[in-house]
Amino acid sequence: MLIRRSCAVLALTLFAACAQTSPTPAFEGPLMIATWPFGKTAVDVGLQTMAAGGSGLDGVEQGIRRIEELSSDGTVGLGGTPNAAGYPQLDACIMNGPDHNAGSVAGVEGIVHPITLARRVMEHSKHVMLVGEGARWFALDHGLKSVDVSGHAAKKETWLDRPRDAAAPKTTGHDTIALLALDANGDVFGGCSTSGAGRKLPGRVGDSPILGSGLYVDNSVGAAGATGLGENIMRHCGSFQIVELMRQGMHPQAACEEAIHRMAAGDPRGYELAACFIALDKQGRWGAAASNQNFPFAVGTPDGSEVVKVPAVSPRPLDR
Ligand code: SD4
Repeated sequence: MLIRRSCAVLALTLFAACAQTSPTPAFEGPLMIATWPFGKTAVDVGLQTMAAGGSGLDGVEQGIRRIEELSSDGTVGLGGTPNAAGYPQLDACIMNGPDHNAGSVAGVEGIVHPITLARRVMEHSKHVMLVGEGARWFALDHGLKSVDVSGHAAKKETWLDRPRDAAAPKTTGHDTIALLALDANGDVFGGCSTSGAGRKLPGRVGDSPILGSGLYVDNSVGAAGATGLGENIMRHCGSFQIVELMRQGMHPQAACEEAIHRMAAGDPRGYELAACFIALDKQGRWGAAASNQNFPFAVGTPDGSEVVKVPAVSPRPLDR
């Protein structure tokens, strides 16, 4: 076991040096991977949760809850980037590999932990997705932590009369956590939570709560998650594509890159898609790729976690 874990740590280190060319040797879970440097906290909390006896799903939920709590960083959750009217509307989803179950919420206001709300939808309703007022009502009915959003109504009305940019707050940094897990049984789990693209119109829903776009889990293959400009990721079902490419035998790294190549090839925006992906497979291999920026993400095993960066995917040379 120790030798296997040492190999895993060595693999993480090697991958950090040459992420796009060196496939990681396969090893069994637990393994977690998350978007952005703040994802390291989610990975660490998730692995601790599993080490303490929690399931992979618990690991995903707890890891993301921590990032939602830390949203004072301007990342995810109620302290994340507000919409064009100046208040946050949150999106989240969660998927449980073993029974291919899923829960999702979109455009929810004033709920501190949308990832937990998504899990409640999955486990305590007959539905997969709830939005807006209905999602908030369900959250309150299930005792979830909330804050008063009564001031939002006035903001909504004044926003309608303004030019779009007049009300738009500044966008800083990135604001989506996607967190994927492979547990010690080889089962796969994933979650995603965001305050969404900065300056979004009230009511806009991004890729993050859309199964197959911001997140997809298939317990016989692996999982993928996304961050970036949701409009572009949604139009290409990015995470679903990556899982399907892995099903065909691709390494997660190659699958993430291939998804970006395919998206760019079929899109007038080309490599300016602002799409970033992470993925892991059932063999414990992982990868990440981004269309037009360096992309830092976090990966970890019980022996440690680290932030790794991949460069933007280079455009594929044209066939002559
Ligand atoms: C969205 N994908 O709502 C999210 C935003 C994001 O880094 O990931 N930003 O479009």
